[in-house]
Amino acid sequence: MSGAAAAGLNGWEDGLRARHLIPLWQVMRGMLPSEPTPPAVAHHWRAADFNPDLERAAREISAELAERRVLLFENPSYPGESRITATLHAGIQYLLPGETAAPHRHAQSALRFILEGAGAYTEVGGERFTMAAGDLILTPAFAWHGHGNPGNAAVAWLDGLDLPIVRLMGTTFAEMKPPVGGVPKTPEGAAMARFGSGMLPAEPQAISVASPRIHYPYVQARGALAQLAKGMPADPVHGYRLAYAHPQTGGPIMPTMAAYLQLLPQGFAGGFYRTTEALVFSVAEGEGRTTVIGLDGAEKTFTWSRHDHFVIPGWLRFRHEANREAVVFSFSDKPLQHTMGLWREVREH
Ligand code: 1HN
Repeated sequence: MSGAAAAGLNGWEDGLRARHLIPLWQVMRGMLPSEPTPPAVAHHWRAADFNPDLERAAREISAELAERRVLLFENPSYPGESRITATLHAGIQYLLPGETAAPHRHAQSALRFILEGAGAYTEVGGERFTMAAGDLILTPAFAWHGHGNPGNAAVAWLDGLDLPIVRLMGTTFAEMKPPVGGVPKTPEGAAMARFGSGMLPAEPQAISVASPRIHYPYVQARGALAQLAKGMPADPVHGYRLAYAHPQTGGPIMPTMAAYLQLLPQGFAGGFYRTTEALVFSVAEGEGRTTVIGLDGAEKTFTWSRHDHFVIPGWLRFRHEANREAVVFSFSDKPLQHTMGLWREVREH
């Protein structure tokens, strides 16, 4: 092609752009890589590093002023975007004795994994759920929720939200003030009695998109893992791993987020694994390390202990090892991927 013709073509293409028309043939290859190339990176936040910052935030920022006293985990690949992966938001919330965080509600779904402290509560849809370390407590989309700590020790928990997904869809709604007269109350224990015993209300119930059980106490989940570890074979990748389940469907706890608790026995050396779901990990007990291979082939090893957090974006190879028996909580964006027919995994051992 002559230079003049090329220039003419370029001129036409530039003109198209000015009229907000894009030639697909110039951009299609970039849209269709042969496999996922996550822009997020694997990253490790050590509790020993961020704990002093939580203490300082507690000294300098009142929970009332902050509304939510949270240090959020920002993926280094997404500066300024308040996200830990393309789809998920995560942070540590800290509440001192006597503090409360006022009720509000929003389109985003949240889950809370309690790290430390007991006796605080979160109120979800007018029912109070008392926290103990290792518990999982859900806040479904649009449920009113606030927190309080009437106990005498500080409490800290991991917040996981589907914020980036809701942002992508442009469906964010929030109400920062409860209705006049407050949120109608339900007695503490009602959700557990109806949905948490392995039985269900006998009369027909609407099936809510998020688990109506709301609360998954650690004693129960941890007890189940201890029992499995006594005699059942471990999975070569995950050790002993259970998924928190929606009692009415048996599926994931929320439409956008799944959560797991896994026990890695002392000396566990897992096989390499990759999955499309992005995973955020919170170490509840023990010590170990996780090796992740980046898109560039570079290997990172996270040597972790209690209350450390780390993120593994989808499709990066990783493996877990444990020096001492370890229990690790994690949450991911698997349910949405599954609904779309996109979820995949590969075990490489
Ligand atoms: C939120 O409502 C809570 O209610 C925690 O505890 C973290 C992060 C972003 C947006 C809303 C909470 C949040 C949040």
